[in-house]
Amino acid sequence: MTTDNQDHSAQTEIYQPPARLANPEGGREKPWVSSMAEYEALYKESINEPNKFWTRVANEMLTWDKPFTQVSHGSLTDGDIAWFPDGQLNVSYNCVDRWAMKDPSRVAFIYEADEPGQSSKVTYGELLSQICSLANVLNSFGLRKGDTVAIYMPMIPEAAVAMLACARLGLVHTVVFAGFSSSSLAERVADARARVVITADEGLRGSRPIRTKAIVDEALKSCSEVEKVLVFRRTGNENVAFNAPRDVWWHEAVAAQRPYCPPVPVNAEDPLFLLYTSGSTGKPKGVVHTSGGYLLGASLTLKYVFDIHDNDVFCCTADIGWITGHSYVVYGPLALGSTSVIFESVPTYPDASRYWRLVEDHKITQFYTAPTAIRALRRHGDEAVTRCDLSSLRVIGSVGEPINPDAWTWYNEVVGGSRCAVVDTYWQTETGSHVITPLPGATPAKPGSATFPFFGIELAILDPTTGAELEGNDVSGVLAIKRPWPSMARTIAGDHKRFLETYLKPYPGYYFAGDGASRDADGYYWIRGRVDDVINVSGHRMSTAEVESALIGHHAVAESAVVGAPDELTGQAICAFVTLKDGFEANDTLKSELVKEVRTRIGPIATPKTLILVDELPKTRSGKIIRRILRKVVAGEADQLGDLSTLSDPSILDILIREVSVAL
Ligand code: 6R9
Repeated sequence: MTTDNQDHSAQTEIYQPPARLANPEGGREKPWVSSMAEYEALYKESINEPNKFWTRVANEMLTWDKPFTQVSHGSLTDGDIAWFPDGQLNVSYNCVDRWAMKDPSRVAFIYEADEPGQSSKVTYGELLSQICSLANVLNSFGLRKGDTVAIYMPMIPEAAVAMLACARLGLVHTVVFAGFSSSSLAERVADARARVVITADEGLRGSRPIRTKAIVDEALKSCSEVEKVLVFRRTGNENVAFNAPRDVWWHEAVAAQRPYCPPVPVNAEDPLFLLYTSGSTGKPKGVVHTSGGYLLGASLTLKYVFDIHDNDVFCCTADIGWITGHSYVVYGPLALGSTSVIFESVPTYPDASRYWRLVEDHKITQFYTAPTAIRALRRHGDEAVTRCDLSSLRVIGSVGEPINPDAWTWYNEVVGGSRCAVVDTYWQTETGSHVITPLPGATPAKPGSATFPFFGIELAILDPTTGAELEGNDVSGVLAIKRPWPSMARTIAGDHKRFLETYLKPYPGYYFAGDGASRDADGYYWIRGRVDDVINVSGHRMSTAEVESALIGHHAVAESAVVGAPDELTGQAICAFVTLKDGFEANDTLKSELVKEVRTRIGPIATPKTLILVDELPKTRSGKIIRRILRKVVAGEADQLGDLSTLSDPSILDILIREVSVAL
């Protein structure tokens, strides 16, 4: 567990919700929740009268084809959870038709293309036609309810169109982040048994092309079950390979289809998507989210946590390849009939004012990004921010990793001009939507704390060893959730046993989040970081085992051990220890070859920042690598190695510490 010796409790400065939210000017509405008393009343209702609470909000937020009569079913003990199990709805109808019917000219997406000045809008009316045409294309491929489609696309509106066209037919999508390599893509396509892949000729990020179609071609060499590849023309590069009849151009296929397609009602528990995420082992998990509960969680949290009202322009900078992009670029905003910004570029292209110019140009009212971006932009100085007019902003959010109080304060003062609420939202791919978060008009914030549970989330802090629940305040342990909530993942695709073993069995009766946490003297929650073999690099989850197996794939490598090292910019950085097979010489060329091996096998996000070639790894007498020692050494805590009685050869420690101090 990452330890943090700061005393966070009552001493921390408390920031009250900004007056500008409580006393809105210019005809703006008051926040949905304007005081802690209101939050507490709603929270209590969600916990004490869950059927009443969830029936009300599920009917307020969503339109059902067949109303549900039962709110929930199953338990964390049995792992058989279902929400609104006899209800039926269609997710794309809820996200698009409802608003297109009322006002087709309402803007659904503002697309900010890679090149500044090239933004465009997609209205709800246009979105509906595009989704329908594409759904008819997918139908013509012979896809039927329950089939899986893989999406490997840049951040363009068509990526959302692809997701929603799947939802319209009850198909299950699996979006793979377009920074993943061909072998990572192949692994996910095969595991999900996808029959169709939707991609683009190329993507563009910071003016650099990403060869998405070429990567798909490479991946599909090992996925014979894929029948069709639908290719959207993004850059128009003529050198992109095209293999008809497997490959089909998006623009040609949709031109042949009628722009209306009736939505297929699905059961609330039918899967909406799979999303692969890293776990403790090398094999990524296909987390399964359902249609009704997930959509309710995404839209309800967005409404309350970002205080979304009519005419707001919401911008979440996450890629649609991650859960944050699913819930807060696509499903949440559209289910509210709101306007969502799709940002294709990077925060520093063409310069460090890109985000802030985006806010100014589109009068963004809520902005949501990651601590790693905040820390990186802060390095470019305040002027890059203050030269832009950010007066439209009301709520600014953070997600993906703990935000250090300094970065929080800068975000609040320089970006928010001390006039906005800062929401530090804690959640996971598996939780589907926010679970611990402030509410902008209500919660007094403490920088670095995600504050209090969202409606319906009953938290517990457990003793990591005994599993006993630690009652009262001022306690630290592992974070757990005591009862099911609508947007929680239901299973891991094809491996329910792994789902049970990862989340529900470690502490029977609880959902185990994999994070350490404490509750301070005032009842605020502080997330301390992962307690498993998952590291968090720039808000991206990486499994140490995945990186290790990529390294071992190189012919020179005997063994490897990967740990997270503290990093000022990225939160954690990947630090790899490698031993070589006999006959291989440790040198810089080999080191860069090994780093390259990881990039090609997994993708650039898994690039080790440090790679140390060592003669031996610390091991137990039974031959297990003791990663705890490596973690302590790279964190500069070699004086706190703890119990070393199991270490088979203590003499390697001094050499190891010396090698690390040279490398870091
Ligand atoms: C949404 C998302 C989940 C892991 C999670 C935790 C870390 C996310 C955080 C945070 C502290 C926050 N995490 N938000 N830690 N404060 N506000 O990021 O999903 O990619 O599945 O990562 O990220 O460690 O367990 P995912």
